[in-house]
Amino acid sequence: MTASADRDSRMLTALVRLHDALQAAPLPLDVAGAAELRGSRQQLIDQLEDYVLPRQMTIEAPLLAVVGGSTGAGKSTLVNSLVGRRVTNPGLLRPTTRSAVLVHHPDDAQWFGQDRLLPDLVRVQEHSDDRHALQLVASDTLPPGLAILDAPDVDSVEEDNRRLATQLLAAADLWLFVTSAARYSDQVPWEHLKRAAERSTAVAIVLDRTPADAVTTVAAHLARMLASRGLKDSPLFTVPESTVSPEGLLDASAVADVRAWLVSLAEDSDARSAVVRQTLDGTVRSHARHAHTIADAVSHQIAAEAGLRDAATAAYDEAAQRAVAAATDGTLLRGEVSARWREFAGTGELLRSLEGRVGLIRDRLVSAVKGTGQQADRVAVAIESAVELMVLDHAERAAATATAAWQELGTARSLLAATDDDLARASRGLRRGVEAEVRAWQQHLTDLVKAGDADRRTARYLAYGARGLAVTLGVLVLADRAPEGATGGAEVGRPLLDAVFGAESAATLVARGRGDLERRIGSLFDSERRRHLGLLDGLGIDPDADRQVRDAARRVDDRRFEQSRRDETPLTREQ
Ligand SMILES: Nc1nc2c(ncn2[C@@H]2O[C@H](COP(=O)(O)OP(=O)(O)O)[C@@H](O)[C@H]2O)c(=O)[nH]1
Ligand SMILES: [Mg+2]
Repeated sequence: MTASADRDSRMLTALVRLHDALQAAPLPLDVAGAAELRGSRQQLIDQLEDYVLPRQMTIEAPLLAVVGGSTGAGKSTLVNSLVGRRVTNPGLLRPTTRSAVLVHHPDDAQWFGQDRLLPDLVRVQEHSDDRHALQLVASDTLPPGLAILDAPDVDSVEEDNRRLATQLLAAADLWLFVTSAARYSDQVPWEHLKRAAERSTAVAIVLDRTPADAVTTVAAHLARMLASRGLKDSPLFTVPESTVSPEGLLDASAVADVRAWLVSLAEDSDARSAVVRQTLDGTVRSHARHAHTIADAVSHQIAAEAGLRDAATAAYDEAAQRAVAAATDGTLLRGEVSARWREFAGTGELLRSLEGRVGLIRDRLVSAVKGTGQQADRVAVAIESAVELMVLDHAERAAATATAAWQELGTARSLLAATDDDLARASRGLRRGVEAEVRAWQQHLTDLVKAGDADRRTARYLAYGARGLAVTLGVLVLADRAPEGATGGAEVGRPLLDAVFGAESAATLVARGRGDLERRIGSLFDSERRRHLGLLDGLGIDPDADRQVRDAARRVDDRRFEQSRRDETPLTREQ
């Protein structure tokens, strides 16, 4: 490989990296200026795909001159006249939807295939009305090494046409910018030319359709405008107003200057390559600079995402903590639960009287608990709905708080608008989820009681009384961290549990039962939290994405520097 090919391939690698880094750095959040930056990011990616990457891959491909300019300036007529036959339709009927036409020498067909430049435009061989098509015309009236593309009007009344014109010009090695005496001071074309100048894009101007007596004055004025806008090196050609032939062609002599210049460019491979590299390098330089702007925007996205994440996490963490606390601080032992429990446990006098006389009273316990099986179930049902209401209440608050915080931050507006899930409310499936968890917890209590340290004599009792004991255990869990006097009568269950399991084991059971309930409530809030956090995960914001874009842009600049040194060092020899 020659040194130059080496440098080109290193540049290509750097550009591919930049493309991939940009691709991996979406700007989905509504950070200030994001809408515009999203557009520039997409434009960067598109232009890399449309032009920079294919061009860098095949520096030796023919020079592509894109003919652009304002409506009716004579672009299509100029293209036909340069080619020497009617290859593209001129016309006054506008706006017309028609695909762009690219004319090339038959030997150059390979350079303009589908996987080359402008890959999203479908190649067609015939005239087509599809704006997403690119009609390829082979013509041996053009020299090899030169292709000409007839673009839509840059000032078309149709936005899609204007956009296509911009896209095509961005894929050009050389702009052949056509204007007329009537049009040359219009604003839109100059906006395009300004961008070309900023990018050091190679531009040639054709002053078309200008009455013979006005040519000198208009050309002089136009030349001054070009010079003051950074385009003093752009060649300026004039095509005087004349009649067109029945096929719509100008006389060959009218376009002889432009044609001669293009042909000489095509035939001189150094001159051609200089034009190609000038435009390519200018575009690469501008892309690398813009990539830094995008990288900054990505940094803002990353920060915004972290802000949203923190806000949602804080809301759910707080709610989860409160719910876990409320589960065992006696709060739930009011109203229904307390009433059903008191029914079940009686006044508690019986149980209290058993204290310290465990061995003697087991049989009496048996009958006591056996007789209250239905009441035990009622306590269980009351507990279930109390826990359910409490968890739902905290989950509603978490969702509302998290969503309000997001609204206030403002960065998630589109995100919230795009989801059909009502994030300001708890999830629709939560009620069922809580129901299932509370039942599973109660089942766990029953299992704990059954597996508890009860001796053979109590086994029979347990067969009947497990429900009652489980409910007692449940009530004790709900009161485990209650301040004194706020236990809703739960304490009367303690001697029952102590009597059956012994005080130490009973304490362990309560601790386990509490741990299980807390875990279940915690996991319910985890899945609630995931609704908010899942949305953020789905955005695909990589916390390292800004650095990747910055690094890639820097590397492209390094490669440009390497290439410019080649240009400045006359001693560098290439084989
Ligand atoms: N008389 C005359 N008509 C022209 C000339 N150039 C273009 N036209 C006509 O002007 C109209 C618009 O030209 P066209 O090439 O389609 O312009 P475009 O919109 O820039 O592509 C057509 O009807 C052409 O025949 C010219 O130099 N002289
Ligand atoms: Mg046209």
